Order: sequence, then C-alpha cells, then structure tokens
Amino acid sequence: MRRSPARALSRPFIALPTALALGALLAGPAAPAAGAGRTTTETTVVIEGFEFVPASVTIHAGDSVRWVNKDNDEHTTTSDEPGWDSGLIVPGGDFTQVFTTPGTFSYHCDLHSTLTGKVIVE
Ligand SMILES: [Cu+2]
Repeated sequence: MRRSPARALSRPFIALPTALALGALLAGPAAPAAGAGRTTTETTVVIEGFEFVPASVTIHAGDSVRWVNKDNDEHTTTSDEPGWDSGLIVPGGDFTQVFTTPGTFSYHCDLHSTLTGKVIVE
C-alpha cells in the first residue's frame, strides 16, 4: 500500500549522473566535476564515537553523502553490496559519494564491524 512518488522522478536527470557514478565506482573516489552546475544536495554524516551519525539518511537520486571522520581512529564507509568503498578515512578526513540510483544501501566500516549505517535514496 506504499505509494512511491520517487518513481515519478524523470529519468533524464538520472541517466548522466549514473554514468558518472559508474565511472566513480570503477575508479574510486572521483573528483567532483568542476563547474558541472547541477543542483544537488549534500548530506553530511559524522563518524564520531565509533558511530555513523545519523545512522540512516534519506536523500534524493543525484544527491551526495559526505562522511566526516571526527574520531581519532581511521574508519571506512563501505557498502555491504558492491557499490562504494571510501578506503581509509583518516581522523579529520572526509569522503563523498554521489547516489544516482534509488534504493536502500546499507554500509559499514571495514575496520569496525559494529559501525553500520544506511543511505535511502528516493
Ligand atoms: Cu571504523
């Protein structure tokens, strides 16, 4: 009985970023395209006290999530399914991932199995 207004999103907005994201997945963290001029939202997740805060974020396709490590230990943000892997994020470091495909994406820290979170892309 759930309505899914997300389905109404027009696909032309998703097609190009998807291609870019696929490239990013293959090549690792990609530098943001300079002057791309797309209007997107960036949501910040703080890694603090060995937790992702907030542990669950909801964004729209085309938006990005930026993880900022405020712990004194290294962490990663790594999708449970094949998707993205930040590699080590040093204390004070950050990592940004663009999400172009609607869905629910669970992730974890490769170094600390108790660190888990999810990104819901509408
Ligand atoms: Cu960790």
